[in-house]
Amino acid sequence: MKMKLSGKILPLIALTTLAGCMSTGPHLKSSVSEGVAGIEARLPYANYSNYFGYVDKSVVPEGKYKGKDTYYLYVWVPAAVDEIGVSMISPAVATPGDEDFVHANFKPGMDKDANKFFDTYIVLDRMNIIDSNSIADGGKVLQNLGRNDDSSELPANPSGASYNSLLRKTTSMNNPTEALVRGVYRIGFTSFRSSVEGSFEATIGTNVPGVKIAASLSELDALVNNKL
Ligand SMILES: [Ca+2]
Repeated sequence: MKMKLSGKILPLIALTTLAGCMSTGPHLKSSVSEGVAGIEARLPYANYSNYFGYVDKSVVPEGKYKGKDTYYLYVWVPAAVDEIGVSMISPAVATPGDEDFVHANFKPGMDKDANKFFDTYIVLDRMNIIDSNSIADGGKVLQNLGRNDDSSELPANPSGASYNSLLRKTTSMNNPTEALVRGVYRIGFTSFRSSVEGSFEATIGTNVPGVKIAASLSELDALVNNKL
């Protein structure tokens, strides 16, 4: 498909890319890339879900990762996906929209100190919950699907360091335990260079709509099963 612009014919994808540079589109891109005018560019995911949070002393860590206090986000993926991408940026740079998931401490935290940020580290695990009706019953982690400390694909933090985190996991056709099935996934986040304090935005990218994110399984149950 081609479009006419100022007398020049440009492929539509080039226009999309230009538009993407001018807006604050998602920084998290898929593993699929496409060459345009000799430049290889990653394509965006079809669907995104965002979570905004703020960690201070009122938010209690739920676990430990390599000895560090770790906080969790729980993600409901409503159908099998070919890939899942996760990014975390601190401090939060965007403003939550109507579709976004927001922790109750986000606004109070931002009102108090919007500049506070931490060096993110993320861990993606798959849980053994595949039935939406059993989210409230809890479950356990089945396997780790990836981890990341620093990614240069994301904007640098205010100190100028590329310390924000991004990971992608693609499904496996020949190994059922590596298949990205419908179910609950857990994002653990911590920091190895600082304490976890300040705002963050987490983004999930997939090819299916309806991905939901919550800070606990009971909140996730309420979101998924319309108990709000
Ligand atoms: Ca980091």
